Amino acid sequence: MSKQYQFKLVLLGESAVGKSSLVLRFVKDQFDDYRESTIGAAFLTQTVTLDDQSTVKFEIWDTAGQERYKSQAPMYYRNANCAVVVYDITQSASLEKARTWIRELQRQADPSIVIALCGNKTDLSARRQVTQEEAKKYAEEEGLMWGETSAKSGEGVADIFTAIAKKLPLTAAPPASRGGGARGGGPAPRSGVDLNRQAGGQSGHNEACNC
Ligand SMILES: Nc1nc2c(ncn2[C@@H]2O[C@H](COP(=O)(O)OP(=O)(O)OP(=O)(O)O)[C@@H](O)[C@H]2O)c(=O)[nH]1
Ligand SMILES: [Mg+2]
Repeated sequence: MSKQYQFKLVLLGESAVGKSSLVLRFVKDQFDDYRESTIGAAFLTQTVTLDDQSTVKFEIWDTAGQERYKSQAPMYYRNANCAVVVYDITQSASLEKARTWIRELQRQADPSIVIALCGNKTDLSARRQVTQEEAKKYAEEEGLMWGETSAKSGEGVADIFTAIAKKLPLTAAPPASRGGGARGGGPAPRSGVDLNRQAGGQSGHNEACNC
């Protein structure tokens, strides 16, 4: 029987780096050239099947990158098991912003949080400002996962989420009494929730809302 786990993932990064587009590609395999900037945050889910037949359900909080929403971010990363911090490879200032988010996560998020640094828009590599070497070196120094993606072409998108799923500890399921999942305001489990321990655990499909 396959094992099912559930993790809370938060996306952070400067406005317009492509956070919502990455999620749209990952969850619906779609891309939109004219995406509206996110207001507040959006919640979506997607399930990944690992080689060993374990499935990982990501509960994804896609945060708004505009400065005026910055103070809301701790609500979303506070109980997160993993974070994807996104920059745009054609904008070096967006890597600086990503570094700021990473420092904040290192100080304020759970110490066991898995952080992936993600350079998006590789389809625009002719306009590249951030080299792979620079970003990779920084990620190695900070002990972060690192990858490049194009939400537009889809390149690397599934890979980065799958790599995170593989990196998350799939042991230590919390007691059944805490089995409400990582969503909402209450204390969330730090490790994967084994959905087989819950009534009505589900996998294999996704849901989306803009809230
Ligand atoms: N060429 C290209 N454009 C992209 C890519 N990803 C996103 N975009 C475009 O970049 C713009 C911003 O994308 P969003 O996904 O809305 O960015 P965001 O990070 O969610 O922005 P906020 O919600 O304001 O924080 C949109 O016009 C997208 O179509 C990509 O991989 N390649
Ligand atoms: Mg957005």
